[in-house]
Order: sequence, then C-alpha cells, then structure tokens
Amino acid sequence: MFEQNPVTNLLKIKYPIIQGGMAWVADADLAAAVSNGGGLGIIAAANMPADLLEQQLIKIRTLTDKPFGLNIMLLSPTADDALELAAKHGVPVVTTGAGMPGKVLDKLKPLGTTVIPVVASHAERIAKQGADAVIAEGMEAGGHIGEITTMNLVPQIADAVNLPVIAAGGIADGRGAAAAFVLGATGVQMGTRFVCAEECNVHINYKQKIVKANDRATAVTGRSLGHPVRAIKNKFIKQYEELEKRGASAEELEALGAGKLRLAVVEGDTEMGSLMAGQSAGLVHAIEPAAVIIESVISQMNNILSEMARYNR
Ligand code: TUI
Repeated sequence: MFEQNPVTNLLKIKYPIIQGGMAWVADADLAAAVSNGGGLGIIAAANMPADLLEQQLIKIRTLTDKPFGLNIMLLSPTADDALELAAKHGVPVVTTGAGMPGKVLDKLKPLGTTVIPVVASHAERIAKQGADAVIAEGMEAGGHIGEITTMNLVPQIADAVNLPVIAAGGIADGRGAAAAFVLGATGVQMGTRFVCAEECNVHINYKQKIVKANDRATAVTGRSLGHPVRAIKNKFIKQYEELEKRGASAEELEALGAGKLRLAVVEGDTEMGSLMAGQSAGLVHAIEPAAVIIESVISQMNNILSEMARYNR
C-alpha cells in the first residue's frame, strides 16, 4: 500500500498523513504517537524558548525511531532559534508556516533536511526556491489562515508546481482525504482531528469543545490586523469581534489576544481562551489514539476510492 506514493516515499513513512504543527498543541508526545502510527508527527516550535524546544527534540527520539518533523512559524521571534536547533539535531523534516521560507531552505537544504512550506497561495514562488513538497492549506483550517478554500487551492497549486502536494484545511476523515487525492494531492495534513488524539496533551475541555462543535462553531477574527485566525466561537471571540467592529488599534487587539492560546490549551478556559480549530471540528466526534485515527482515515479513504473506481466504470 502506498509504495508508489510520492509523499510516503519522500518522507519514508507508511501512510501519507501528516499532523499539523500546531502552536502549544503539537509536542513530542503527540508527534511520536502520529509517527508510531505510520504518519508523520510534527513538533511545533511556535514561540517556544530554545531550551524547551531542545528538550522536545531530545524527548521525541526516546519515543519513536520513525521520521518526524518540526514546524517553524516564520512570524515568531524565535524562528531563528528553531532553525538552528533543526540543524543541530538533524531533524528529518521541517515544515514552515506564516511566511516565505527562503532562509529555512537556504540553511537546511544543504544539510539534507526535507523542507515543506505551508502555502495558502503563490506556491510557484516557493517551488522556485527549492522546496521538496508543499502543503496547500485552505481557509477551512484552524489558526492562522489564508483566503482560498481547499477545494480551489489544492488543484491550482497542483497545476502550478511540479512537486508533491499535501492538502490541508477541512480534512478530518477518509472522505476529506479521498477528496484531496481527487483534487491532485498525494498526501493530507490534519490538525483539528489530532487535537482530539488521546496522546495530545491539551486540556480535556479543549478536546470536548471540538467534539461538541457543529458546522457553524468556528469564526475568523484578526482580518483587520492582516493575520486572520480561525477558532471556536466563545466569549473571547465575541469581545475580539466587538473591538474589531469599533476599529480598535492593533495594540488593543494584540493586548486582548495575548496569551489566549495558552489559556485554552493549558488552563482549559473555554470562554476566554483561543480555541483554535478548523471547520472540520464539526466532523470530529471522539477522542481516540492517534494510530486509530490514522488507520480509520486510511481505510475509509481507500474504500471510497475503490468503490468510486467500481461504480464509475
Ligand atoms: O501558520 C499556520 N497556522 C497557524 S500559526 C499560528 S500562531 C499565530 N497565532 C496568532 C496569530 C498569528 C499566528 C496559528 N496557526 N498555518 C500555515 C499558514 N501559512 N497559513 C497561512 C500561511 C501563509 C501565509 C503567508 C504562508 C505563507 C505566506 O506567505 C506570504 C506570502 O507573501 O504569500
């Protein structure tokens, strides 16, 4: 299975499923569980201080002998430290988000690291810089997003680049994965579904908000700052929306947003925390081991794709 798949071959993994590099969420425990389940687990560097990130990079090698990745959030003031640590620890795969990955490619490609930028548009610019694959992330995703839907982004990116395309945004089960493959992707990234993995260390309240979410549960704020973010609606989102409507300054908005992801993940504050999640929260119904999530997405996808081949003959 998947012997000819460009993503499994590039990443040396069993199944073409990767776990999103979610700030405050994606630690060594979650990443190792995903990698041990046959996918690619990813540790999120986000704003983590260098010493804590280094501990995570040391820890994951004690939990898995499978390939894993590190996500570098390019907007972060600690991005350069994360880049140094990726090089120092020989991290096999680095994904980037929220910016142009030029300096990551320049530093890590000569070391043999597989570098995969997340793009929300303009993939051809990144392909020219020498990426190994791209993650095309539609605006259904959680956290910081672009403007284009997965349905439109994935085929346009697949046409624009001569690289493996991994689809992200709105994918939480085998139906979404099958759809992504039909659109031209050869792998998928899931974030929201893996927040609800048993091995994910976020507060149980956060997981339960995702499990209970419906199709209208999320909203996008931060457009006025140029950094739109999708999260589950709550009191914090309402306050943020009101400030944005009043034309509040960037300083006021940033002050309200500061520390809110930590509040959700660590404290489990579902009213004033930022419960970043994608529209696929409405598709997540249970808290399960990462390996079970992966097996069920793969088997549902394979059933759909083979049924389709049969009834469309
Ligand atoms: O980065 C993400 N998702 C994130 S980062 C994050 S932490 C954060 N918290 C508060 C405010 C802002 C960030 C939470 N979720 N996804 C990958 C992603 N990358 N989405 C969009 C982009 C992106 C945007 C612009 C990638 C490249 C890019 O390049 C600029 C350009 O000129 O095209």
